[in-house]
Parts: sequence; C-alpha cells; structure tokens
Amino acid sequence: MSTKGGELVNRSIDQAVLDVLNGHKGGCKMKTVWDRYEAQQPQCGFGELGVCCRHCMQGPCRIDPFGEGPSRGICGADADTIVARGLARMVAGGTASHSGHARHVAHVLKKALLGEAPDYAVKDKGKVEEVATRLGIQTLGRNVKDIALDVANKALAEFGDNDETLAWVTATMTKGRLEAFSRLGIAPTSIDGSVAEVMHRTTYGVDAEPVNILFGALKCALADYAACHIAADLSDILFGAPQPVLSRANLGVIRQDAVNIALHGHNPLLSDIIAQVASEPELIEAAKQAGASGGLNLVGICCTGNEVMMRHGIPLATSSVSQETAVMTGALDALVVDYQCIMPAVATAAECFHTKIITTMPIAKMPGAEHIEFSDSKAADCARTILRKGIANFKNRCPDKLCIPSRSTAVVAGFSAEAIIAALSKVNAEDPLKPLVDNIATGNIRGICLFAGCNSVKTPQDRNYIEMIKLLLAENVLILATGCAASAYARHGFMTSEATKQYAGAGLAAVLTAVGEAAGLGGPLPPVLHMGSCVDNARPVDVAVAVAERLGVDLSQLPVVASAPEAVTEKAVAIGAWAVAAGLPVHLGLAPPVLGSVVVTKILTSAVSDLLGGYFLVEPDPIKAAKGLLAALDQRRAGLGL
Ligand code: NFS
Ligand code: SF4
Repeated sequence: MSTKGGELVNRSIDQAVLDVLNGHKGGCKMKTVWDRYEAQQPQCGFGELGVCCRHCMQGPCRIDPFGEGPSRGICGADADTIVARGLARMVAGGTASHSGHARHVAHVLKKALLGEAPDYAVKDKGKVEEVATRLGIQTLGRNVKDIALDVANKALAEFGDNDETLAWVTATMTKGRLEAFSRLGIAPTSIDGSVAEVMHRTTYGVDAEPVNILFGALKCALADYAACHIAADLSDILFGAPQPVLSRANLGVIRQDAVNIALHGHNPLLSDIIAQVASEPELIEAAKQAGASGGLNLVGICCTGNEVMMRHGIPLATSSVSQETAVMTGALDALVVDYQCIMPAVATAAECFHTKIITTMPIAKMPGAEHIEFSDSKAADCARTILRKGIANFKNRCPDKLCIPSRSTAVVAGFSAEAIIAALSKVNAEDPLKPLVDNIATGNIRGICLFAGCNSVKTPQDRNYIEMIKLLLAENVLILATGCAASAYARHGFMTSEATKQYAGAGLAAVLTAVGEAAGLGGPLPPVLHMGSCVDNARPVDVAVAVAERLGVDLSQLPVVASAPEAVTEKAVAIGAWAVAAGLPVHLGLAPPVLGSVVVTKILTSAVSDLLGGYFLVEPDPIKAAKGLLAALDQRRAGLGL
C-alpha cells in the first residue's frame, strides 16, 4: 500500500484517524490524501526549491540549483528573483483569501444594519464600542447601530484606495512597529491594492530586485493582518466575542444515532446561522422522524469548525489533512462547505459513501457536490434547507459501512482576548495584565508560543505539534493556538485542566491554577488556550500588544514566539510573514519553496531580523525546533534584563 511515508502509523499520530484509515468500509477505490501524496513521489525538485517560473508564456523556466544548467530564465530572471516573486505571490494568494473572507463579513454586517440581511444583527454591543474606540470613531451619545455602521464602512474602505496606512494596522500595532513599517515602506494603504501590487510587480518584466520584492510581500502580508483582524472583529460584532466553552474533539463526536452534519471551511456567516437554527424543534423532530433517535448532530471541520466551537460549543470532528476521514466514518449525512481548505477529494470520497457534499458559495463549487447557494438576505431559510437535505439523506446511510471511532476528548475553547483579560481580571481587577506581566518577569511563565497553521501530508499528522509542546510546556511556556494547530491540541487532549496537571512545568501550572480558580473554572486553565480560527491570529496579537504597551517595550522585545510546524496553505505563508513583520521569531517545520535562493533564504532567516526583529527559523525536527524557540525566548528575556 505505501512507499514513501511508509506505514499507516506514519500518516498520523491521531489514533482516531488511524482507526478510520485501517477500518473504513469504502473499498479499494477509496483513496486518501496520503495515497495521492505517495502517487506524486518524487515531487519536482525545482518546485520544492522555488526555482521554476511560469509567470509568462515563454516559460516555464527553471534554474539549475547545482549550477551546471541554466542560471537564468529566458527573460534573464535569476534564482533570487524567481524565488522572491514566487513567495510574494503566495503571500498575495493568502491575503486574497483572508481579505475575501473579511470583505464578505463586512458586507453582511453593513446589510444587516441597513435591514437587508434580517437574520443578522449586532450581537456584541461591547465589541462595537471597543472596535469603534480603537478606530477613533465617536461613540459617546450615539446609538450602537450608527456606530456599527461607521465600523462597517471603515472596514469596507480598507479595501479601496487610501492615502494613509490601513486603520486596522495603525489602531492595533505598537508605535515602534508602525515606525518600522513606515521606515521600510511596508505600511499598507489598501488591502486589495496590496494584493494587486504584488501581482503587478511580480509579472513579466517588472520587479527583479529580490529585496524589493520581499518588502512588497511584507507590505501585502500586513494587509493580510488587517484583513484577519477585520474578519475577527466583525464576526465578534455579529456573533459575539467567544467566551470559554466546553466541548469535545475528534472523530468520535460523530454519532451513530444522530443525523450528522459537518460544517467545513472558514467563514462563520453561514455556519453560525446553521448552528442557531439547528436547535429548532421542527428540525430536531424531522431528524427523529427520519429514524435518528439522537436528533441532529452538528460537527465542525477546519476553521469553520473552530468558529462554531468557540461560539456554540459545537464539537470538532477533525482537521484539514484528515477531512476525508470524516466522510469515511460512513455516518456523515451531509458535509456543508463554504470556502478555503476544502479538498475536492471530499466529493470523491463521498462516491464510496452516502454523504451529501453541499457547496454554498458562488466562488467555491466542486464536481460531485450539490450546490445550494448561500444568500445573506435569506440566511436562516438557506440554513434550514441545508439541514433538511442532510436529514433526508440519513435514510441512505449504509449500516455495513459504518466505522466511527469511539475516540474524542474534552476541550475548553473560546479564549478570545476579551476572555483572557476577563479571566485575568478575576485575579487583579484594577490591572488585569499585572498577573501575566509579573509571572513573565519571575519566570513562572518563561514565554509565550503561538502555534498556528495547518496539518501537512508531508509529516505525520500532529507529530510536530505534540512533540514540540510537551517540551515547551515542561519548560513553562504558555501556549496559544489557532486554526488546525488548535485542532491538533484539542484532539490530543491538551485543552483541559488535566493537561495542565500532566504537562505544565511547576511555574506555569501554578499560574494557570491561580487564574483558573479565580475565574471560577474549578481548576487550572488549560495549558493551551484555543484562540480560534486562522483569521483569529489577530487575537493573540492584541494580547501581545497590550502586554508590550503595559511594559513600554515593542513587540520585537517580548518573549513571544510563533510556530507553524505543519504549514500548508498560502494563507499560512501570509500569516507567517506578518508575524515576522510584527517582530516574532517564527518557526516553520516544513521549508517553504525558497531554498533555491541563498539570498532569499538568508534574508528570511537572518537579515530581516536586523530590520524588524522577527525572522524565520526552519527546523523539521520537533525537538530541535522546540529548543530553538526556547533559546529565542531566553534571548528576549535577557534583552529585557530578565
Ligand atoms: Ni488556517 Fe484554517 Fe487549517 Fe491551515 Fe486551512 S483550516 S485558515 S489554512 S489548513 S490552519
Ligand atoms: Fe521565464 Fe521570465 Fe517568463 Fe518566468 S517571467 S517564465 S523566468 S521568461
């Protein structure tokens, strides 16, 4: 069955995933991401190194990394230019995705306020005030709808032509960061403009200077940051800022006795409404009538899963790389997708099972799926139609094909910046950040590491996450997690009080216990705080900026690092790039396609640090990576005199 990648056990360390890969009843036609990965071996070395170019039709061109063949493309571009251009386009792709998501939320917020999207309303008034105040929008004596409308308009204006730096960058970054961005000419003034500019400067015969191209990529990445922040802020306004919530994670949350409907993708605009209407008695009754004694069971996959877990406690079935295994349980009656990170392979997998794949967005259709177009003016009706499709499909479930692993773990999720500050304020109401800052100073918290990004087929699923974190927790590093990183820790039981007792070093455990008990959780906070989806990477920045400002230092001086040990997508590249611009050391467990250029590699892993404080650290070995991050934290502690 396997060649490279070897045994099944090398595919994932998630036992529930392995149970399904071993026991599924899809027959021999059923292929997964891991089979297709093997079929792709060996992958193209030029592509892996980033030295091929297809930006014009004279190409494709490729540079010989060994120096024996061509050293320039037909137009004269060398490896440095080609690699820098390719990386910049990845950042632009990621930014286009996050900003498409953000723009979508902003439009719906505006329509809701104008009465054109009646199923949406401002849910979190406090968040409206908070965001408006941050942006300098007048709040005093005004009604919340008017304020929210100003916020929505301000958000939409970020996409167009502006003379000044994006409001969401100016209002949420430290002074030191903003100065560095303008000094380097990387402060973005338009989200769409930054994406278009990267596409322009990297097309045939424009920018050939690798350093200049990389600055363009960083500017675009900062536009991505603004987009992520807008998406998170406006989703909170519409659906509420997440608060700690109990849930469960892993494939065992799919139930034999219920109609199982999985929500997959990224944008909460549809999934949150589905979560709201799923409790309607008529729908639950319909599910029972269809023969499912357990009624309706919603589960999440990828970042849509994170969004609905954070706000509704809906359990998370699995993450990106293992999305097919949800179908392979034979018990998924519908898989409802919006956009991003949805492998077309789910429709192929569904050919071997009864699962109905439902696409909902005009820009994200798929052969083999049924398309039910999402309409924001009739969102609840649309959600009900989708749920009824899933319910009607229950009767097609084939009992012989069931393979539902029993495994799932408890999770405490929902740690928005607001929720973290609220928990800390139970320890010190006057100065909520003081307990955090003091414990960083004493070394009880040696530092903070944000884990973000995907699960990749190129490494055993979750292995890097789990091995790194065991070491970091023992060394008293507080862990924040988003996206599929959060999914990994959720599925492996790291988001519980018990995990703090089991894995956290004494200093960290003491802090988490004190805060957890003061906040009334009846035990320690989990050692990994689930901060949400990938656009929610803006949330940890808010916490870090607050700490930096409290200490009167810049982000690049804080003992804060980030890691994407199994990154896959262009979005992850964009986030990694803005995290570096924000001043963080950023670990990558899989090398991005840049190693074909010594110049680009050196800039990203060291020279950029002189300019911005942040840099990339590429290390595939999880233990060495964790040690590298600890060294980076200690270096920063020393810089602060700690
Ligand atoms: Ni982030 Fe979330 Fe997962 Fe990666 Fe995809 S779901 S947006 S990109 S794969 S973490
Ligand atoms: Fe080749 Fe230059 Fe065209 Fe790229 S842009 S394909 S390097 S000729």
